[in-house]
Amino acid sequence: MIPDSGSYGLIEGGALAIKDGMISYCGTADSLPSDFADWTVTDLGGGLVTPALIDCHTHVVFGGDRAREFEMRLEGASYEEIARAGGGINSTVQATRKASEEDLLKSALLRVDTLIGEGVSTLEIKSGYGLEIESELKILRVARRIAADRDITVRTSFLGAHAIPASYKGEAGKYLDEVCLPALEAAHAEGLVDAVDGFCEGIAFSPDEIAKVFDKAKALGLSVKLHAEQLSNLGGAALAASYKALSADHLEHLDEAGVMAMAKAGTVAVLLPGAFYTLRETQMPPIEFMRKHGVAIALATDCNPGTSPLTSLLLTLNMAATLFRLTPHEALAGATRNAAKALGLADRGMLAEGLRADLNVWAVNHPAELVYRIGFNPLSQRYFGGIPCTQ
Ligand code: DI6
Ligand code: FE
Repeated sequence: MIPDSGSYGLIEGGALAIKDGMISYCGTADSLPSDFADWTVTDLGGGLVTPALIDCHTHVVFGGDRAREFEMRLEGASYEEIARAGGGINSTVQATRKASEEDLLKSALLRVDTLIGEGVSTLEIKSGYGLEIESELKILRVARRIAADRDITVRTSFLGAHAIPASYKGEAGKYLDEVCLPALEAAHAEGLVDAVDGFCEGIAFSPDEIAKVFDKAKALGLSVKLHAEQLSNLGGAALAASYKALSADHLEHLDEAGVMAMAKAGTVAVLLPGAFYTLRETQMPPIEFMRKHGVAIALATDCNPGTSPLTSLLLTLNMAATLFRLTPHEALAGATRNAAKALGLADRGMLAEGLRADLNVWAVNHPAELVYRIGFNPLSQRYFGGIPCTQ
């Protein structure tokens, strides 16, 4: 079943009223109530107005880059050979540990500004390239500073269970006890954590190990989410659903039982076509089962130096349509209202009275253009909390 492309809820000749950063009217200009008659009017020139975009899964704060690794892969080296030669995720961990907070902020802002330039106003940022207590805290402090420096909302996820650092090779349990869980406690005490994430995979942490991290998250009153079923099916999404996770992400190897568990828990499926593309995966996420069981689908860049060096959410939408066959309507919902749901944010993601006035004005004739065009940025104005932005 392919859902029809829908009307996108389009309103021709629309008007929005904004007060105190919130939408107080959304409808046609003709039926605007007379109470708004003497309000200051801004003419948006006939542009298309949408909710601001939300990138609900990123790792934008990291040191160094992995361009040489990309070259090596094209020269024939495998991901594993590169990792054994000191590359891969551990090379990013080394570079991130060495970088100062200022350096990390500076390099992350270049990526964040590119996302903002396409109308992203809410951004999730994960830790997970520190893998030692102080370095995990450093990444999350940078994430908070990004929110202070730019007109955007940042939601942080603690991802101490991202990889087993070289110094704990073969000792995942010890790493969790000595580093990951104490780092989570320390980060939470400093107000740096909005949610807790993990990487459940053969090359990372088992479902039992992830459960340990989630138990700690729940004890601290934090929501959870999970990188699950990216390279194999370990039942991670069902585990996440059993903790009422906000989202399970990647999901290429998810089966129908996992989809049903997510549907029952209201867990959002976050699809990451940038990683699928970069790794040249062939196993598609089970979109038909998600549609059939009513699992909300969100989309995100997964911006990270290894598997998704992607800083365009618009290109992500195009990839989701071309690679995963999502409709443009589903793709746009995936970067707005379903992305808001994936972050547990009920105050944004749609144009509706009572929600935040985070808006984008686009120079396009039809919403599908935002998904269909490649390498084209038609953003003409961004509003954050009702205020026009210069960034
Ligand atoms: N899944 C991924 O694909 C990335 N992290 C994750 O949990 C890999 C990150 C990297 O290679 O640096
Ligand atoms: Fe990721």
